Amino acid sequence: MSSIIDKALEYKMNRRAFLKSTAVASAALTLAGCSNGLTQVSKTQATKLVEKEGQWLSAACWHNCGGRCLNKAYVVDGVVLRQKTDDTHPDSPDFPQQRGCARGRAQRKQVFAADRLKYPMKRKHWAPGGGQKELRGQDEWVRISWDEALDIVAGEIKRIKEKYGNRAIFVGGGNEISNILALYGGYVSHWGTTSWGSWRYGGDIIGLADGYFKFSHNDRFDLRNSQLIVLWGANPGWSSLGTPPYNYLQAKKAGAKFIIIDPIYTEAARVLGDEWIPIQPNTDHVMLLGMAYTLIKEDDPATNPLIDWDFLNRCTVGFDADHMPSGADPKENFKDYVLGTYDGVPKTPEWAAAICGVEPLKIRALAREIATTKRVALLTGWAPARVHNSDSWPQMFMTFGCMTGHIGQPGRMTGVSCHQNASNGGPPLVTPGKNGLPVIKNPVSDSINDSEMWDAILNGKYTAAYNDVRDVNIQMIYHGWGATLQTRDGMTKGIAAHRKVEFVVSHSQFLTTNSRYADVVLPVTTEWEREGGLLVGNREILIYYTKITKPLFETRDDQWIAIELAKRLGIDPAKAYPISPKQQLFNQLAGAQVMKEDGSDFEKLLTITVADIAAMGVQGEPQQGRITLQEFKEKGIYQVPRKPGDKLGFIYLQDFRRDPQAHPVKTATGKLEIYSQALAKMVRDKGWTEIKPIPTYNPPREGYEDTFTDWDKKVKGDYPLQMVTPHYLRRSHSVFDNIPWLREAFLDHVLMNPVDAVERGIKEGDTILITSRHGKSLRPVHLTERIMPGVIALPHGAWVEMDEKTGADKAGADNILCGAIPTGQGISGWNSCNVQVAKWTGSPLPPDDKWPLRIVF
Ligand SMILES: Nc1nc2c(c(=O)[nH]1)N[C@H]1C(S)=C(S)[C@@H](COP(=O)(O)OP(=O)(O)OC[C@H]3O[C@@H](n4cnc5c(=O)[nH]c(N)nc54)[C@H](O)[C@@H]3O)O[C@H]1N2
Ligand SMILES: Nc1nc2c(c(=O)[nH]1)N[C@H]1C(S)=C(S)[C@@H](COP(=O)(O)OP(=O)(O)OC[C@H]3O[C@@H](n4cnc5c(=O)[nH]c(N)nc54)[C@H](O)[C@@H]3O)O[C@H]1N2
Ligand code: SF4
Ligand SMILES: [Mo]
Repeated sequence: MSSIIDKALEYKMNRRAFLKSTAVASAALTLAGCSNGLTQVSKTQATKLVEKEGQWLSAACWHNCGGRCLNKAYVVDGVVLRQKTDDTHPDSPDFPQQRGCARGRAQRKQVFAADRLKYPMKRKHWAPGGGQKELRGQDEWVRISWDEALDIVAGEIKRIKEKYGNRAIFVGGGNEISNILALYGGYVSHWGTTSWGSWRYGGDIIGLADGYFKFSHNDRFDLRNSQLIVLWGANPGWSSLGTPPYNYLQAKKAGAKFIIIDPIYTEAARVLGDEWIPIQPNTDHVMLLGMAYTLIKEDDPATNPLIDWDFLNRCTVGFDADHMPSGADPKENFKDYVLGTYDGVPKTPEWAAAICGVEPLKIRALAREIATTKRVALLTGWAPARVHNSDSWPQMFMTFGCMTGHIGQPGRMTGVSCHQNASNGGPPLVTPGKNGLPVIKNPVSDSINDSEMWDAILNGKYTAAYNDVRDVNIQMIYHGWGATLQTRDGMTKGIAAHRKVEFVVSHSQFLTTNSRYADVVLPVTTEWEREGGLLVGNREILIYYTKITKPLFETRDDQWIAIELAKRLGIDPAKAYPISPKQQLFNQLAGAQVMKEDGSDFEKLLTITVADIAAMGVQGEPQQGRITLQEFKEKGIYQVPRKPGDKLGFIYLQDFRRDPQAHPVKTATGKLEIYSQALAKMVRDKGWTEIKPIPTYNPPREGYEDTFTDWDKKVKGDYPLQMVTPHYLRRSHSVFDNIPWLREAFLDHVLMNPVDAVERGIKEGDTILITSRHGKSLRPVHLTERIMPGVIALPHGAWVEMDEKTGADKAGADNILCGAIPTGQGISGWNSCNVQVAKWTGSPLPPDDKWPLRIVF
């Protein structure tokens, strides 16, 4: 017995010594806050720091990562020694801690990374007008001063405007620079359906989504009332980190059965799933048509009630000839389309099975199970909507929800559950105030769809609307934020476009893809080096993060850059920035609101005193609120107390369902539109393809059908596999891809079924060459039955690493493979891409964590 105690004590001692030594090691690497930033400190200095008392500060985790968590940094004399996550209160399912994921916990490895950009720089062979433009992406970098950098950028903006006009300036991203360019006569912008695919505009127009993603499902407590939860193309285990997987787990503990419909046996399927239904990507619509057919054929209100006629009668238009909106052709109803009355193609489960790969028996069984279970949550992510030609998909999903009546009641919901709102629908209960900056309008109206922007730069034309193709002559690309070259489809063309124009400039923290292909790169701070700010997350939290360190090296923030450029362009910066960053922060704090306990109205969140205002050095009035500013700052978070049965719950469309006349949805008919002329018109107006007002199936470009050259004889073509690009644990899109810890923890391999590998002579771990109609990329492969045959999954967001000799990217950059194909409402079809895979015969790729970092200076 005593020896066990001795061993335990010894273990504890060793662990303490170990922790101390790792703290010393990490301090030695991450001393910040000296006058010019990151410096190596000696072991002695580091040991001294570890002995000192530090402070836990709330540190931003600000990425578009699908979650939002509390992140704290332990800072001693400006040095971050360690990090932790939410421990502001004990964890419980009803009042969960907002715990961070591995990426957030590695945040200091990003802020203090060796590959942070330190100084402004220009491309060696740049000259006004571009110089050797073809060297973009391969040239050497020359360190320059801020004055020189700003003079070059302002000089090129002026020159290009004078020579070609404002329509020659294209902004890839960045509010700050957009403001200044708008004041300078404007710029061409771009737009897309990014995250939301066909939910971007489609969900609102048919009445299902209010604000296209936020409010189409019930809140987390109500989820526990569902008996069956269908996760249709959604994997919270990878893409909604933070509380959503925990919330789903509570629903499971409360007795819900989970069915996962996904080409991958996901983490969500592994942890939550009672059943996994693998489905051919891009064919979900077809499966739902087969399910709708089953219900229409088998429903008998007297003996076998499967369809919720009461809901259809009262709350929808377009289901059958008897429920058409005025002016519509009665033949163009959904039921007759499903039965094939006029087109001669009944959408039977057998018809569906041939396309989606799910057995007819299963299609029928699932339809019946959803229809006969009292309380069902039909939840989807956006992934099945990020598919070319998927404009009718949200309407199809809604239609099945309407047929089964799983809308607007406890435990019953149909809609999107994704990103940081996943599993917890409803309007936010706590919100930040406005920062008080003016909104500046861009005088140039040209905006190019993401799927056409690189083509437009290369060929000088873009589609503005139906029958409206316009000329455009872009000569400057300004990346003031974002990772546009990396994250938009058709990157091969994107690189060519970057090599064509006269000037490319990029603000960034690392030598990201945008910056690599630029002429001038301006190094920017991270949120850890700024004034602090507020972050929203799930509906119950508001995070207040503070400044952790002084700006590292010569980095500056985007607002400072915008102001300095404005001065050089002869614009009064006060027009865009009349108040300081501190005042902007104060305004957000003072305006923060929280829902009252009785759910009746908002009240002020913060009590702010005269002394607080004086300490911040800002203008403002003292105010009374729920908590003090000091408490908010110390905790770093305000989390609305919740318990089951409180007044803050949310059941989407509850009032509408009860009385659709008194509480109409925002459609022309006030009802959910299974027939929507407005949807068809919106799609037509965009100018590429057309759809019907009812949810007919439109096979996508580069979907399953396009893997065949002869569909009837089932002859496969040159690109016989489908590729999906799921959002992955290592990264938040492209962010964090350079962090060695994360590279090591989350391998960036392609998932492939052994059946497909054997056919190609591919073994586990082999380097494979993936080829699409648009580009080539290399990656190691992981063979697993967790992905269905015929499909591969390439994790989204790896920084392109082009081998100019072979023309193949070595990093597995998804958008080298995904093509820019404009369809419908301008959808980026990132999950519709046909590929071929072969064993790579060149030298195998070393593991990513062994790759050199992009350290320029
Ligand atoms: N193939 C494929 N492509 C996709 C997707 C997919 O599923 N498949 N998903 C799409 C989706 S859903 C989205 S939302 C988009 C995301 O597209 P992006 O928003 O372009 O992607 P991020 O990688 O998040 O880019 C953020 C960039 O801003 C930088 N940054 C962060 N803070 C600052 C700052 O303060 N100042 C400046 N100047 N820069 C800063 C980061 O370093 C990073 O380079 O990607 C899309 N692309
Ligand atoms: N770790 C991590 N999390 C993130 C992000 C990130 O970059 N990294 N990005 C965040 C952002 S901005 C967004 S928009 C969200 C996106 O979140 P989602 O829209 O949910 O997208 P994904 O995570 O790409 O895919 C979810 C699942 O859909 C499946 N899927 C793909 N295509 C189809 C299909 O055609 N049919 C069916 N049934 N399933 C399909 C994939 O296999 C995957 O398991 O993620 C957020 N969360
Ligand atoms: S989920 Fe997002 S906010 Fe939370 S720790 Fe991870 S990266 Fe940070
Ligand atoms: Mo997104």
